[in-house]
Amino acid sequence: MIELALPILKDFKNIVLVEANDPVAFFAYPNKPSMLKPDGCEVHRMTTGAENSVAALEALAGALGAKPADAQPQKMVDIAKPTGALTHAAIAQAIAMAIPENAIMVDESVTTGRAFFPPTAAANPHDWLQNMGGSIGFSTPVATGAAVACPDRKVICMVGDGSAMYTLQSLWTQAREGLNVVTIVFANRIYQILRGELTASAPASPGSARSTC
Ligand SMILES: Cc1ncc(C[n+]2csc(CCOP(=O)(O)OP(=O)(O)O)c2C)c(N)n1
Repeated sequence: MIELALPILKDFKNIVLVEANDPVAFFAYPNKPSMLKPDGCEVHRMTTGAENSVAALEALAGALGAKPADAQPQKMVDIAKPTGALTHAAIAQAIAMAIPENAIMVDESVTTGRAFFPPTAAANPHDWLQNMGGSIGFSTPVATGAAVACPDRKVICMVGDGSAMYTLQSLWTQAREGLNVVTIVFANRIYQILRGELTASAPASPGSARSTC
């Protein structure tokens, strides 16, 4: 989200890209920049997807004199069980608590999951598979593939109800193959993200036709 990205990047003087492209806004919004880096920030493209990023990062660490002891591993904390209303924050906390060691998390939670990263960063070690946006329905097939590839790991698929509707067949495949996938569907019964994009691109109050999505 551009409102979150701009303040995070505003003080950056240098951005080192590892197998990545310049950070840009997903959509073109009226009166908002498309480039997320601040003026004067330099971008250094270290590697493309076809190059050896591990070797490049090791060389960079060597050039900077960085040692493994300088790395600050994420501290594990006891995550309390959420109480009270079923808010997005409570869902994030419940998921953080439930992640088993070495789980594969597949994230298409869309607007429900905006705040999942802070609490889950303190959870048991896990991998997180996320799309870069612009698609819909990726998560249940990806969870299926992850479970086939890693049968000894728990796969947790977090998906909005709108996104889940696009590739529901994967649930049948998961059941037929007996795959180790737990699917959590966030049933807000709306394409909530479209409401947000509408407000961001045309803040004037939407007409009734535009409000029905
Ligand atoms: C084929 C296609 N159609 C539409 C979109 C736009 N789009 C992205 S996410 C989304 C809705 C997501 O709804 P849901 O999964 O319920 O999550 P919510 O927004 O409610 O959090 C839509 C329509 C898209 N990316 N691709």
